Amino acid sequence: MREIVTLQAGQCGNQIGHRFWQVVSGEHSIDRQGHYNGNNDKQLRRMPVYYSESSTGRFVPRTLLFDMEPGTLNFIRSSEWGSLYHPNAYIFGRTGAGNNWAKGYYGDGAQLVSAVKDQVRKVMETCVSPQGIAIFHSTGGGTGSGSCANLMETLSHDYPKYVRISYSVYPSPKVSDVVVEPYNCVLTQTRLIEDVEQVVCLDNEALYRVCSDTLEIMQPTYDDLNRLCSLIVTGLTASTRFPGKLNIDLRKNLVNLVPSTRLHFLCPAFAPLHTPKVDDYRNFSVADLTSQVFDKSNLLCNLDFGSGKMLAAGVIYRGDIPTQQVDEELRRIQTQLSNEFVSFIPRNVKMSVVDVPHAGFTRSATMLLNTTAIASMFRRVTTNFNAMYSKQAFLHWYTSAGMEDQDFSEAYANVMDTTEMYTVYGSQGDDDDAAGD
Ligand SMILES: Nc1nc2c(ncn2[C@@H]2O[C@H](COP(=O)(O)OP(=O)(O)OP(=O)(O)O)[C@@H](O)[C@H]2O)c(=O)[nH]1
Ligand SMILES: [Mg+2]
Repeated sequence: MREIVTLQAGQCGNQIGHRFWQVVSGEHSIDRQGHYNGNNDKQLRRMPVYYSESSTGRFVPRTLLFDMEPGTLNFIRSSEWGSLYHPNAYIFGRTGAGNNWAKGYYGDGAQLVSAVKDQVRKVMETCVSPQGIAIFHSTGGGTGSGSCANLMETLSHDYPKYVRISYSVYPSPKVSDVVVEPYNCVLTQTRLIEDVEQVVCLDNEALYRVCSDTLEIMQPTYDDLNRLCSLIVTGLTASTRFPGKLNIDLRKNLVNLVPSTRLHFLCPAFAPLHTPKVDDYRNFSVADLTSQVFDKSNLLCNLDFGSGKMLAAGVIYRGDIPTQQVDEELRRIQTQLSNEFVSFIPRNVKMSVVDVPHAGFTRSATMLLNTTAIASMFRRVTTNFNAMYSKQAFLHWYTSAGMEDQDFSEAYANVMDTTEMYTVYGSQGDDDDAAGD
């Protein structure tokens, strides 16, 4: 049944993943004990993609929650929704990686990854015809970065046939004051380039901006940022969770959005994004949703669009939405923004419509955009990386945990190469020779 196995790493990955399962369970009428309480066949038909069913009729998320320290997982396990997950789905160590990529990758981190890998194999064996693996993690923390990097290498070796997707949170000094995050992020980014096929970039800097500017939240908390993350993930997964004529699987999605293997870093957007005050007074038309989802302020990556071009986009509409109207609106927006799209990819906006509405919305749209402007987000990190690395600052924490100086320079070079590739696509995108890999 084209199953997708989900993995949640570290504090950030588990908080976002846990929120995702709560919303998804609500949308499929599954209660906290995993029992189905609905009467809608649409909720049930694709349930096996995300849940396995026990012999007692209990739906169990196909997910593993892991962390080098027990705190976050104990919190989730003792929460109201904690017994939704299989008891063996919780995998944790004794002490965290302390924001050190090397500790997440080597030593105790490597042991944790080995335990996760065994469990992944067991979950995979319960699947009839798996289509992919999805990972929630942050690129700034030690477990989310180092252990995930190790795991991604392993998974791409063990499961090359299945689509590997990550929901990756990028660090922002507005949200976290850990100085070594640029190191962790660049070291992880190189594995995201090599071992993952589609990265949905959730930029804490943009999540914070949307919370404070658009949603008018005075001092956004992680909970506020995670609500946005969960809107994105539940929106993007809707077409794999519910039946629909135009719905596409993970592989087809990749084919449409990724023109070149390395250029698989996608920026998400969601509409409508408003304060609850405004929501109550409006009925969002397809035109409103389309304009909003393409509005730069709705993107959940902070990007500098200076020379950037859009390569491709996929929009998933949810609710009672006629596909003909969607076609018309997407044609309109492509004409309106024609200068911002590369011209060498014809028909570069794809859509699907899921008539089951998003929890809490009548109509909504979630977009994944492949834009060369993502290079500006990478530069934000590599510039900070370089500033510290040129002074060899904080390197001893990493070398004493098993890393070589060379690992840093290689990761940096790899990330810079990919950044440059985006820049070339953006600035000379319409020249024939830029379209090669
Ligand atoms: N959006 C969001 N970001 C988070 C959350 N928790 C942590 N972060 C960000 O993630 C990075 C830190 O990673 P964590 O997930 O806390 O670290 P970890 O993976 O548990 O790794 P260690 O604690 O070092 O073992 C920082 O950039 C934080 O700002 C969260 O709940 N939501
Ligand atoms: Mg942690």
